Amino acid sequence: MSMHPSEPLLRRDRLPHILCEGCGDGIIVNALLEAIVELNLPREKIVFVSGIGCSSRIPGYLLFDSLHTTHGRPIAFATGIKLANPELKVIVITGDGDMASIGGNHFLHAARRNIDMTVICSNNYTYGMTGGQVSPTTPRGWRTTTSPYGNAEPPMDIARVAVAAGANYVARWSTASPLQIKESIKKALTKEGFTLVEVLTQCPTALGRRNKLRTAVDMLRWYKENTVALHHAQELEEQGVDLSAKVVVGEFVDRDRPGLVRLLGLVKEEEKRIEKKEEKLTPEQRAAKRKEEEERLREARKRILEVIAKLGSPKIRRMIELGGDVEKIEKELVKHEG
Ligand SMILES: Cc1ncc(C[n+]2csc(CCOP(=O)(O)OP(=O)(O)O)c2C)c(N)n1
Ligand code: SF4
Ligand SMILES: [Mg+2]
Repeated sequence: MSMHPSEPLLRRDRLPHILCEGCGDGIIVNALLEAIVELNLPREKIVFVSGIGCSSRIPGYLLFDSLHTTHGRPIAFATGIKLANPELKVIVITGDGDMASIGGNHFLHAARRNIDMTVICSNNYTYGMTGGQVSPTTPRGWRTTTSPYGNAEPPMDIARVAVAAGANYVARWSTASPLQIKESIKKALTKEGFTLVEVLTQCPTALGRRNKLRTAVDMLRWYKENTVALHHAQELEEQGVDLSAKVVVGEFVDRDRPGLVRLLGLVKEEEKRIEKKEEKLTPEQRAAKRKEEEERLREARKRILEVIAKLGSPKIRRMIELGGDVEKIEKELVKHEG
């Protein structure tokens, strides 16, 4: 069996994962990694930041630098990372509770400042990790542990709030449209400023089963039947069709306001810093530096292989103990996985 191109970006040593069977977060991981592979983004320039929740556990399974922070605060941590090192691509993975409830103010002001980061919000309409309480996005009438007779409150529209606050790019899709999710993540990752991809996703365990949507398939079908594409929604509304019970999906905004990093003049400073560093090096020093970096990467790969080998065969362990060639060990691992 051949390896999927995004598989080397997964941390197999962290398996088994905590997500339930049928959880929509798996679809988000797949779209996200495919987007990164297709954009050919360098791993060392990416940092993931997440809060607390099932969705916020995602970066822990990815072979990237990441920060698992506190509930509601990933955007605040991400702001610090971006301003301290504007060269990095900062990706926040958050949930509807994490982002719109406890983290609501961080979200509003990051979008208003148009700070350069990509936020992927797994909106499952509930607090999945803590057993399914009502969240700011729970639709009216839906039953949760804290709204057993049906939620009376009107929900927050995360995507439209982000547009109103000032984000450069905002899209919303459901997990029933994985290709659109991937394409939007690619766009979000290549734009300046605050970019958001909201993904309506299924939580059959804590929410679906309380609302006659017992399985992931039931929930995906619900999304297919109850979402309307933005351009259709506009046409239908003009014809007087009531869409209040539907969820609109699509690209809500795609604009080019300057991001906060540029507004603070950090882009120029960063460019100057890189130029200065490069200027000072002689061709020999540059070659030596490249060699050193290659050696560091080789060492890091070896360490990763050592961890992976614990899951592998005695033959692989022996090859690693004897300091065998990294490429040969990798080939053996692929063979072992069949
Ligand atoms: C300050 C604080 N308050 C409350 C909690 C409990 N808590 C953990 S996860 C969570 C909600 C997670 O919901 P969401 O962000 O939507 O993620 P999901 O699990 O649905 O993916 C809550 C309230 C906490 N960990 N810290
Ligand atoms: S409780 Fe819901 S959100 Fe959490 S892992 Fe299970 S299905 Fe996913
Ligand atoms: Mg949630």
